Amino acid sequence: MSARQALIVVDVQPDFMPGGALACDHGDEIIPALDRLLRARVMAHVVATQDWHPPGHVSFASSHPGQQPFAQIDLYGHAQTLWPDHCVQGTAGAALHPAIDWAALDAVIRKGTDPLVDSYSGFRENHAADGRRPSTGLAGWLRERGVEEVFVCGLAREVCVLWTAQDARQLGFRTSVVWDLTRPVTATTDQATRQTLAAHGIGCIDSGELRAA
Ligand code: VGL
Ligand code: ZN
Repeated sequence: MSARQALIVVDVQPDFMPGGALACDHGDEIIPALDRLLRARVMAHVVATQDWHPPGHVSFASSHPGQQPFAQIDLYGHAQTLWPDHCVQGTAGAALHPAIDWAALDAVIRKGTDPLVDSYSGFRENHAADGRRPSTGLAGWLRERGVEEVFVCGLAREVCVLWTAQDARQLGFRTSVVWDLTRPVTATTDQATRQTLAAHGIGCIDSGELRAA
């Protein structure tokens, strides 16, 4: 275990599980191995992100009359996918998943709390009306603890995990995605996501490699 490494667990919440409001196919399959990884205390620093939207959030199709879930609109000059209502603050579907032992967790970053801005990355929100991408404070939290390398897992593979990993890399952290502890939410291919990771200098590992390290 290195004091310079952190695990970032992205959006492991019931609404992203099969049967949930914004289900990732086979999303529940990551739970046993993620639970084992957390219990094994292999990472010196563990942070989880929690998608945490107010009712009527701008990313919900229901907030845009005439629009359907998974449609794309222009929002402040950038593409915004419209989602089913999900991870509404205080609901059971927005909780950190109850089947996981979160005792090893050092911090939780809640994101998507601004009613008018979505947030896929755990590091910074999507583009706001003024063109900025407001920080969540996660990079500072990691840096002040001396973290230099992050391992990103959770849901969804090609949305919040990918955006979080891309920002981590761009902000100067050595970054890997723990592939077997992720699942996609859309019909994207594994090959496309893996290519994007490689193109951004992001590693791709198996959770077994973490436990063996
Ligand atoms: C996510 C879509 C909307 C995710 C969150 O966790 O990947 N995707 N909100
Ligand atoms: Zn969301």
